This record gives sequence, C-alpha cells and structure tokens, in this order.
Amino acid sequence: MLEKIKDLIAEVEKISVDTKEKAEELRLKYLSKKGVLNEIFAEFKKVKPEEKKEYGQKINSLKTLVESKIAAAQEALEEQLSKPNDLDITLPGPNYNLGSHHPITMVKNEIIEIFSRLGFTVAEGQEIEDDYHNFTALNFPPEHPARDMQDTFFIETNPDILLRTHTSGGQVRVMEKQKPPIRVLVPGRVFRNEAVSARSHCIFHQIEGLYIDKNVSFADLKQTLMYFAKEFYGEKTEIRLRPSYFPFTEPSAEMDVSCSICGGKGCGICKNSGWLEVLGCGMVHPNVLKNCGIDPNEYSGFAFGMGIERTAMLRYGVTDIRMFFENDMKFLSRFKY
Ligand code: 2NM
Repeated sequence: MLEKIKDLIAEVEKISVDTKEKAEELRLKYLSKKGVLNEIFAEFKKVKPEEKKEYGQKINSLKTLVESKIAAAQEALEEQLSKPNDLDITLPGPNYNLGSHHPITMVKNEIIEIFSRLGFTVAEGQEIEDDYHNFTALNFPPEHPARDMQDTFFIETNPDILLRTHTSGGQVRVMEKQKPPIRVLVPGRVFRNEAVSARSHCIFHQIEGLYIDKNVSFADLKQTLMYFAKEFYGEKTEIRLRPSYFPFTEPSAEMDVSCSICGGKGCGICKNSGWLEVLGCGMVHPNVLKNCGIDPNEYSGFAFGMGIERTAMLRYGVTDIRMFFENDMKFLSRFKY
C-alpha cells in the first residue's frame, strides 16, 4: 500500500493542470466522496498501529499535493482572466452624431411658445386646398391677380384644387367649425409660383394668427403684436404700424420692428432705415367673418401673418433663403444647441 501511495504522488506530480476542467477532474478523482483519498483512508484503518505514522504522513502529502495543484491552477486561471487584453473599457465611446431641430422649426416653435402664453393654440390646415378656402372665403375678388397662374400652383386637371399660397385657409376652416372666442395659430408650408432667388423661394413657411371675440379692437392687435415683438426681438424693441392692404383685413397694416442689429441707428440689414418689416396684420374683414358663419355685428377679430424664413434670416443672420432648403449639413450643424 505504501508503494501505491508513492506511485500516486509521482503520477499527480506529472499532471499539468491548466484548465478549469482538468482541475475539476483532479478534484473528483482524488477528493470527492468516492475518490482515491477516501479509498486510502478506508484502508488506513486496517494499518498496524506502529506503521500508522509513516502511512499517515504519505497520505497527507498526497492530499496536500492534490489540493495545491488545484489551487495553483485556479490562481493561474484567475490571473489570466484579469490580464489586460485589447478591450480598453476606459476609452471614450463612439461619437454618435446627435440630430437637432431645423432653424425653421426652432423659430416656428419659439413663435408658438410666445403666443401660447396669450392663450393661442395651434391648427395645421392643409397644404392642398380648394379655391374657396384659399381665396373666395378670404374676400379675394374673382379677378384678383393672386389667383393668377403666375402666383398660384393649380392642379392641371382641376383648377379648383391648388397648393395653398398662405395658411389662411386653415383659419377659415377653424372659423367654420369653432364658435368664438377663437385664438389660433396656423403654421405651415406655403407655395407660390415665383422665381427662386436669395430673397424668395417658391416654397416657404408662414405662421398666421387669428383672434376673434366680442369687442376685439385694433388696440388689442397692437398690444398683442408689441408683446410678441419684445419677447421675440428683445425687451428694447419698438414697433410701428404702416397702413397696407390685404383683401381679408380692413384696416390692414404692416408692422416694422426697430432694427435689432444696429438698435435703430441704421445699418446694412435695415438699409439704413433703422426699421425691419416683419409681419402683416389687420382687423378681419366683415365679409370673411360672414363667409365663415360668424356674425360681424356680434364679433370682431384681428389676424396677422409672417414668413418664418424671413424671420429666421433676421434672427440668425442668414443672407440666402435657399440655405433653408439645401439640407447642407455644414449649414444645419450651426443651429445645434
Ligand atoms: C396676413 C396679414 C393679415 C390673415 C387673415 C386671416 C383670416 F383667415 F382670418 F382672414 N388669416 N390670416 C392675415 C391678415 C394674414 O399675412 C401677411
């Protein structure tokens, strides 16, 4: 039996334990319940008392050898796992390019935000309109030049259907459906059959506002627009209204704001006048109210409209309107915030 133990010691010393599986195999073979060591311990009971010391020492060295082989293998494996490899978790991650809002969207949202504080809500209208909502209901006479082919994109097979030239048709639709008081903004794309240049485009964006209630006056219009001008263009901004003409408003006016670039002293942007033209407005024409089922003897209202591209050009110093439609990433990335 002593010889058998010596052989086992020699055998275990030769084995190289370099994987988890081999270490487990060794443990099962020697240290488990039915393992070699338990077998030897069983035989050990039968050993004569005077030989027990020598046997005991040999058995113990076999057991210690097996245990140290397993422990050494485990240590080596753990060290291998903790060694640095080509994955450096401290490196910064890939640079995902976040998107941002288009400058037209940013200006549109800012305008909506300002008027929403005065109780205005938003309606969308529709880009494909009929002649009635785009022109007739808005008091455009049948022969008005804006209806002309040169200004309006008509559908070839049906001249009653067109691409809206302003968003006012959306306001007509609100008035047809909703009883006053009405406070609504209609932002959206509009289309005009015009030559494209740095200053004008055949597609652009407008935002129009409409307020209808009992006793709405021109003073209300002026105060509302002054509030907007100071919120959007700055606290020190002054406004002035010049008489104008639109078929759908009477009286009509155009609003200028003091030039935010030069503070009204005169510069290249305001063409040395100190004023910038920013929107059109007026009291809704009684014919328009009548056309939409609202009694002009009971109700009155004001409306206004502005071009979003023009407003964004002033806000961001953009000198060519076409930049808003080119999807040039270099241009658009200037508006990240
Ligand atoms: C403008 C200028 C003045 C306007 C009028 C209406 C409606 F539907 F109520 F009649 N909507 N928008 C209006 C008035 C628009 O844009 C320069």
